[in-house]
Amino acid sequence: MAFGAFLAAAMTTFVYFTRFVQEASVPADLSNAAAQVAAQPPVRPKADKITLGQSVGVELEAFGQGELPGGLGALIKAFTQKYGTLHINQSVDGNPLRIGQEQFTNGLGTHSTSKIRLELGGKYKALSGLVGADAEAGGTIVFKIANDKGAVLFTSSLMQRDTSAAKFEVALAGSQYVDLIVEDGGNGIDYEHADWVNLQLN
Ligand SMILES: [Ca+2]
Repeated sequence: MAFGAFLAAAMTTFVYFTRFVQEASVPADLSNAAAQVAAQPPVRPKADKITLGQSVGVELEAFGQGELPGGLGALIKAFTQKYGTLHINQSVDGNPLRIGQEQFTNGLGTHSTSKIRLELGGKYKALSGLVGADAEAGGTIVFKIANDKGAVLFTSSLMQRDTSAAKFEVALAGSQYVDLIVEDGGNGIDYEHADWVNLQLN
């Protein structure tokens, strides 16, 4: 009888442990982006830690230097990316932002695949800027912008190192948020350093 009870307790413990392992291995999504970010070490420790917008009381942290113009950093409420962490005014590796032959002083340095959410609250008319693969790495990527209704507002061509920066301007009328998305172009994410630069909300 006592052994039976022990066996039952052991089985229960095993089941809970199995569930714990299964849950721990579920890929993080946007809803627990903060936890995912906390688990990732900075790519370059010398970069400053930067606090972005707060989401349900959780502060999101990126790395880099300075601030984005127009308080745009405070609108970032969530982000995910499969390598490294988001950098402000730097590439994902902590270098100056560079697309093709051009260098940029402000923007977001990320990596495919990624999604950066800007909470807009329906207050803006348009978002413009430039996108491109950072010249510090290779890889081929596609940039997209989608709104809260799932409408895709912008899709870039397939971009790679030495592709010149591509300009975009999208209408935001009524959008509660937009997601800045980088996809891998269908051939994996290796060395896919992606920059969103000169972002401007109107
Ligand atoms: Ca790719």
